[in-house]
Amino acid sequence: MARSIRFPFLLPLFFTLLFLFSPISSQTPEINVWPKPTTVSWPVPIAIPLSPSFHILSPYPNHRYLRRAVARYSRLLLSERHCPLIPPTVNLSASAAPLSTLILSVTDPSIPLHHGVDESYSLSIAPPSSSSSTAKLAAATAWGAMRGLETFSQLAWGDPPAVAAGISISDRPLFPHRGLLLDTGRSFYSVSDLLRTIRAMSHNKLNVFHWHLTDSQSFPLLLPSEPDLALKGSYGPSMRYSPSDVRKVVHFAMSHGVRVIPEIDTPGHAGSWAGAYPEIVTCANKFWSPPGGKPLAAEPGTGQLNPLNPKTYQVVRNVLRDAAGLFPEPFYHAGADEVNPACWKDDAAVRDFVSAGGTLDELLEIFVNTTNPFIVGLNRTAVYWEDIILSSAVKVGSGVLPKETTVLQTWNNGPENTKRLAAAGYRVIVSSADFYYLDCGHGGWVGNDSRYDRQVADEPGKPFNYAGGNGGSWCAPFKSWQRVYDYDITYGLSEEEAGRVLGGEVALWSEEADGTVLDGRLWPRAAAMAEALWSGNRDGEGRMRYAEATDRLNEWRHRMVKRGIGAEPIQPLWCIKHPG
Ligand code: CP6
Repeated sequence: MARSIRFPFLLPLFFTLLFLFSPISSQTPEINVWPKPTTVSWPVPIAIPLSPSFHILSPYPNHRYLRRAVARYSRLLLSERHCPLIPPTVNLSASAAPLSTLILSVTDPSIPLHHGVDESYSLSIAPPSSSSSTAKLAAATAWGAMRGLETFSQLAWGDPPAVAAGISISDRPLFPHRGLLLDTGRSFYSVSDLLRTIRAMSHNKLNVFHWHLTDSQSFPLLLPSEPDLALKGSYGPSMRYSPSDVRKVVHFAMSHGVRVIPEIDTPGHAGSWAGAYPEIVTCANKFWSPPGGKPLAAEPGTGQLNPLNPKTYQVVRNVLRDAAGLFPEPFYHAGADEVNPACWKDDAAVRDFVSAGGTLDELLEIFVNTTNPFIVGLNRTAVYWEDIILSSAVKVGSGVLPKETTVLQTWNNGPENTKRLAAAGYRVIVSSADFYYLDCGHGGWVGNDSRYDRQVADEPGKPFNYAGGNGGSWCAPFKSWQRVYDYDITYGLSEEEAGRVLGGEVALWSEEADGTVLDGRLWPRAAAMAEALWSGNRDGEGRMRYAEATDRLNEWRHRMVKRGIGAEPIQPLWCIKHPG
């Protein structure tokens, strides 16, 4: 279309006619935004050029985090040339004035990033006009503004870039907690892997990076008052996170509207603490064996902190104080999953305690009653895995953990355990292994339980039982993006119970993953949860939105790849009906 501004007065008439006669004017066309915004109004699907001098006008040029987001999206909009796989059924109005400015407004830019912060925004891009064209983005907080900037960036496509015009969007998330867990205890990830993951999260409007820092295999976090934990418990000098690494990750995350919740798993999954303090870890010798000795399996005996040793609390207290200094986030994850009775009973003092009539549940209560006040005293909400209350092995009694300062994270029996905890009055984060655990790889023993993969077929000639064992049950069926997308985290809950579900997290446990496969394991499956928790997974009639979501996700995966995220393909290019 030739560029013409000779008859500007005809433009309104032209668009009125287009509106009346356009075959798709009766329904809003699909827009390629992921996650899909809550409400979109785009009566006349049309696009206008993005001006080469496009800029974002922010009234807060000094905002510590927002200014970085504004600079980032300005650069992205001017440099990105996303050519859609399926050309949108949208005409380019080349005669209209190009979009030159996005005007940003924020009601209260001083509101900090915290759980439940207002992430709503409204975005409108004026219909084509012959003079100047602007867009407006309004949000209550800086964090909502960041969500809106992301949406805006996805409304631009083509080379030279064009942007949707005559569109208005008003958007807000269904769930406040939309997270991703990464386990840096089993495998070390470089800081740049972490930053790229956080950037990809913000593109998907995910807002919580759950950093499972340590586990039995390694303790990569260098803490100022307990440096030996990392010096003696990490995989090596190049596989540690220094305090400045942590500050870099936290600051980068804040600039992307992402909270960083640290998890230092205790009292179980703590074998690596024995590098520095063998005396406070039970069954540690099963892993931290002398040179030449052999650990039990690919995954060591988990190694647990000994609740009966006063030294344990001295170290834990230092660790918590340091962690609170490094991570300003008010939620702190204290782990408490998979406490193993045999590991504690490996210790003589524990055996004495038990033969004197004590129970292992009481031992856990001692640990929790001593350490939970440290956490609460640091002004933190303590997050624990569901096991702490629901475990069939070792658990604390109901009433031990205060509801106001405790959040529980479910991973077993998705809907049932979520219901049990919500019904008991706890706030819950859902990361059901059956739907949200993305860790299963293609090598070793089936799935997560590569930790036990020293096992071999016991009868010569008998086929290896890949579907059996613990591993098989976790890894089958495969967690396809559709399976992730489908999951309803409040299934079977009453309205009151559902109100206690803060949101969900996908998880990448790293027995079978490291930086070489990170992006493909996470994306686009994490994007599937991101949409389900942002705006839902169903259409207006309550049907799963597969057909529409598939094309849009494919498009989104393509754009993520262009943005430097190695997301896996979900279908061959062959599927796409190119017009020419
Ligand atoms: N590590 C820790 C793990 C798991 C958990 N905690 C885990 C358990 C089962 C599966 C995947 C991961 N590897 N610390 C459970 C929360 Cl299938």
